[in-house]
Amino acid sequence: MKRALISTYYKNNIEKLVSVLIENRYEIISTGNTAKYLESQGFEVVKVEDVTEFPEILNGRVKTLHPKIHGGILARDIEEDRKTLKQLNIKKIDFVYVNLYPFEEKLKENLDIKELIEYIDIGGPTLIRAAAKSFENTIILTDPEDMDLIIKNIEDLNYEIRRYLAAKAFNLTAHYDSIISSYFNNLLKIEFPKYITLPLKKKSELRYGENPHQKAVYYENTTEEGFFSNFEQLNGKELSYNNFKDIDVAWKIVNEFEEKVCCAIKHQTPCGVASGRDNLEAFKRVYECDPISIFGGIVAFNHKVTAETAKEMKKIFLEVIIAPEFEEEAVNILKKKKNLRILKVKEKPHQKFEYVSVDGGVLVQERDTKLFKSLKIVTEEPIAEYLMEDMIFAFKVVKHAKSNAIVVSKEKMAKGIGSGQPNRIWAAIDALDRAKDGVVLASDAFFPFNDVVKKAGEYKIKAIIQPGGSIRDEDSIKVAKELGISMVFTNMRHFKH
Ligand code: 93A
Repeated sequence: MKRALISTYYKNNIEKLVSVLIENRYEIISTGNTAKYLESQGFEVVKVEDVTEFPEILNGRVKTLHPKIHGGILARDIEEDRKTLKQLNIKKIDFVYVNLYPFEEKLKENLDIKELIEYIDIGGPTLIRAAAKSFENTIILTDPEDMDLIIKNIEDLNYEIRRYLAAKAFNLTAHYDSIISSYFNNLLKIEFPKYITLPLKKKSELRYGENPHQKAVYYENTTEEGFFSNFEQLNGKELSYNNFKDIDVAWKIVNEFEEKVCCAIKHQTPCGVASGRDNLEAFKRVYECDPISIFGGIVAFNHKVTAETAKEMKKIFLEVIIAPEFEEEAVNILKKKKNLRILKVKEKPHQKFEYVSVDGGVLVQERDTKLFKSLKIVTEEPIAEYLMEDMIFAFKVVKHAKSNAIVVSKEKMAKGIGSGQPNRIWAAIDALDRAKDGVVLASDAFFPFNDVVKKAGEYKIKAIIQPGGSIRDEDSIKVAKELGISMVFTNMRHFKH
């Protein structure tokens, strides 16, 4: 006779497995409430307490933590262990099925620490880890999705299956502990713990990664909310790997602004950002920023999309449209394009830290949520209010463009965006040349030379906003004064590499 230990928090869906086990001559051993449940379903069950000859104590905190249980699980199939089991009257346990106290679910209920810690399962993970270590002798089932595999192969649960189930088991306990660890780190505001144990769970298999020959998967943080954990897709194909990255940037950009804005993204960098009195105007101005690059791009709004804008957008090929709200008619119009992904995003970005992998490690940094430290006019004062507003608009855009980045703007419309250049002057030439008639120029980092200011003068730029902080700041200020350009220092750099 073989023995199966069943100890589950959620009792539903165990009947079929238990029936199959009993049919295959397993004796069922269970913890208090699982035993009660199985008995109520008409199964014959041996209580753990009867195996250990010790009561469950401390209100259930100690149920299965006993040598008669763990000896039965951890014993190897060797003479020495068989002898020990016999001497101590311990019976071998051949099968373990556990599902754990729902710490993760309870975490979402905002319980206080005293209540919450009662959902930290100790005995369950111990059973799982013991059985997984002893996988050659004890089968460990943790994922209900593997039940069919067990049932199908009950007569020959071979080495491969056992090892696979052990891998699943350790994967689960690692995740379980990562949730608890994150909870404590957050509670104590430990931002950079010794070990990172992010509770990430496979959410979707992506068709491919950055390119079709690269496999990719999306993992979701199960304990921290982000806008990706709470959006509604109203139309279109599944999100692709590149969509995720572009949407992330697009949504972060539009959320920089209080006023109504629209932005278009290509390859994680903005190719148009503009405000508008209404939805249609914001979109039309974005389109005007760069009518070529927007093709196949991602368009985001921080406000409701109207039917008339939908009609305009329908004319061009877009990958994704993101907004907090859509008029019903707008969705109907856009839905005519069956591949077009329409995303109703419900929340602002939450993310506190960013993770970037390098070969052999991961870099972690705080997300760039600030804009400037101070606004210091370093040329003649004062600067007209409208120019000041336009500069702040441009600085918000340049913050999200890849370095080196220069944005030239007019009336809160990014008319030229130069980005991703290894040299600031090239980014400036690019932005100025595209903008033609821009009024303000924003730079993501300081000017090492006065060349950008000189160039700006050629294009009749009236005001420049930049972090400042170069040893040659005075050179740039001097040229700006000579050319009658106003200049403002923000004292905050926004590199984006
Ligand atoms: O409180 S525990 O950490 N102590 C234990 O010894 C123990 N053994 C199993 N929790 C323990 N379990 C867990 O109890 C299992 O992981 C399962 O979730 C639950 C089943 O208990 P019951 O059958 O009484 O509902």
